[in-house]
Amino acid sequence: MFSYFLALGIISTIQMADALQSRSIEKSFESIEQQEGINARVRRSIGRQDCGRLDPFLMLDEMMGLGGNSGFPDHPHRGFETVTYVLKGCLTHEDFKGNKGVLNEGDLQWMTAGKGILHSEMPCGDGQARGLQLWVNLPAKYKMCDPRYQELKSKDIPKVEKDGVMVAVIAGKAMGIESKVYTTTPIYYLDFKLQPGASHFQEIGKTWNAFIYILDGKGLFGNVGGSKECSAHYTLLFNQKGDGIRFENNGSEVLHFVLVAGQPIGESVAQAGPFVMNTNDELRQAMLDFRMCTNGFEDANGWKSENGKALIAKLAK
Ligand code: FJE
Ligand code: FE
Repeated sequence: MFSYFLALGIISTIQMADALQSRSIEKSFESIEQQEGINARVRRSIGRQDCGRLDPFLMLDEMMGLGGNSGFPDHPHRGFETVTYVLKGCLTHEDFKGNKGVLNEGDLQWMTAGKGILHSEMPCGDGQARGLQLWVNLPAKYKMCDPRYQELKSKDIPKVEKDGVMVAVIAGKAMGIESKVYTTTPIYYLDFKLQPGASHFQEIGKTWNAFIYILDGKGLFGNVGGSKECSAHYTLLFNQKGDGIRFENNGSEVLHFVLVAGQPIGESVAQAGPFVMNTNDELRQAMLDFRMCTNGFEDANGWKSENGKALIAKLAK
């Protein structure tokens, strides 16, 4: 009888250890600053030439040192979502339907461009801004949906701290808390901060693609014994072998990173900058619609953002 329970105990212990199997890093690379928009600098994580997309994610940019005469004046989007998260400073936005707003530190805008958005994104005043913009693809049947916004103030983003691990749940769930953001495809977007010495295991769906982009500090990622040390500005791509990802802060400063994971859409992708469709024909139609102000771009006719005009006036001086 005793050995029976002992055996059961050992089996369940093995199963528990098994359940905490971490995925391993398949590839890691550093993002160096590049020019984007007007006088803006970004570090591009996924979506670079040499890395490509990671279905359902198209791009992740860390914007930094915005301010002064910089920003992303009037530009269109179709067929996907942009998720803008401000880490420092503040960002204003304006769109062709009259939507306007300010994103302050910790605020989030989840914009479903659907069939079309024309907008501008600018830092406020002369302040320096730091943030992230993630591009999430939409499945074919939602690419031409009506545009919509989900705006979350910092206080609306659930956060929890335990044993030196702090998480802000932008999308999905972690450490017992859940985001109210609606995502078309199931997605986790988690902002982690670990104190020196802290460690955590984050579960992720078996079939999901996942990556980490490190903002500050350094840490160990992967199974104990088989982990790899990585530091700020590195993107980590993970294999699919495991139920999640284990990480640990082995440095002396705070380790700050975002973990992004999602269920792949599995459709063909045809992209031309801010238009992301399934086929080249749809892409041609998107560019035509933008030029002709049709099929969702009606309000683009003659529209110019106020902050875009202000930037152009400042640059002309
Ligand atoms: C861009 C199309 C775009 N990274 N990070 C083409 F949509 C953009 C663009 C951005 C952007 C905006 C913010 Cl707020 C943050 C970003 C690209 O708006 F730069 C190009 N070249
Ligand atoms: Fe944009």
